Amino acid sequence: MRAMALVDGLLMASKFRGCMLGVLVGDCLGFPYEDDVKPSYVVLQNFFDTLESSTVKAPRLIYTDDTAMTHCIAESLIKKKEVDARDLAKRFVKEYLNQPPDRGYGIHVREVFHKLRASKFEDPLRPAREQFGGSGSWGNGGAMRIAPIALFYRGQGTQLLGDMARKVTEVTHTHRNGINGAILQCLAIEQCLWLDPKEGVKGGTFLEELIAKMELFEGEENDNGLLGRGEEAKPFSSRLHYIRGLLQREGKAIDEKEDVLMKLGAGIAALASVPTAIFCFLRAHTTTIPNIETSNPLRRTIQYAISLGGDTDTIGSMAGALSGATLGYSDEYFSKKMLKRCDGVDEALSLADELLAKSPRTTA
Ligand code: AR6
Ligand code: MG
Repeated sequence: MRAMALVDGLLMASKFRGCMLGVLVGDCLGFPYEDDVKPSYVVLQNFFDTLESSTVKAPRLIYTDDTAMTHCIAESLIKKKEVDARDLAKRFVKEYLNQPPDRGYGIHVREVFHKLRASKFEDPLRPAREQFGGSGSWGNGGAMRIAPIALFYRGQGTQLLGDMARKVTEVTHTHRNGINGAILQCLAIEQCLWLDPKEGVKGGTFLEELIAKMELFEGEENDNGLLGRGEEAKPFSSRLHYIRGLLQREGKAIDEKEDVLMKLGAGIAALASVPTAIFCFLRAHTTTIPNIETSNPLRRTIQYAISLGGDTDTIGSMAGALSGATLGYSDEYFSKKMLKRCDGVDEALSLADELLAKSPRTTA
């Protein structure tokens, strides 16, 4: 409680901004490397150095569906002051139809948008439920956009956070892994909001707390007999246990990356990306990483996430959200030169401020 009181003042405003910018920057910087087969250390080091230099001409970076949908959720919460599935569905579809630029939406989520529009949003949850023969999507599209829920409902209890994360996710993703991935990312971001940036992150403690919370949601499924035959019982919690082991390993070697890719993954499935993003954040905030030359933990987090290859924009964005929610917003972490290259910075900042002003903990 003492830690909460200390953080919940001016620092919280900075953390809201840091989190929303973390989503944006991870997304913008990761996008050029999406599906690249593990970009080399040298290429990435140069890319980040160039973005932070004012003398070298660098490309303008656009954000993708991760940021676009995150902003839709923030706008909806600000307007409605609660989770409103129909309002959200309308905003997602309107934003999707706003393309170009091509924001790289998942192939199947586009189908949901078209059905929502054709049905005039009559039942905003039906199209998602019908996906993949009724099993729903297990993509990371729910997790990638969850930050505003963690910010808005901070300090309102684990159950409420999880329930709200589920509600916004179900508009497009109804598979248990799609939903639980969003719940996990939401719980992890909220936890970051209460960390004192000066104290740094303690990986073991952070994970213990997160595992205890996540087991509440994954345990419920076992108790209620919701698991299909052959389905892993608590897949997210078990990956968090694995991460704890990785962080404790002696002589953190370069070949750790192979284990990360094999055991955690770096793909579009929520299960193969949310634990990975959490690992990137914890690794980068607790040690230096070979071949990543920077003293900035936010840059280290995003650079490491992108170095894994695969779904680089989304894993970069999710890891960036965690790092930004921990550190807050300052030039030291988000250099002005780098922000100037990214689209959507002003929007992210003003949404962060409005979310804080309208959130129940602030208005209570
Ligand atoms: N059965 C088989 N394949 C599935 C299933 C399932 N139940 N669920 C998902 N897939 P989608 P997203 C596969 O379209 O989660 C973008 O780059 C299927 O191949 O719901 O919103 C975003 O930025 C499907 O097309 O999208 C994210 O990084 C794919 O997973 C990423 O894509 C994605 O599911 C996922 O976005
Ligand atoms: Mg993406």
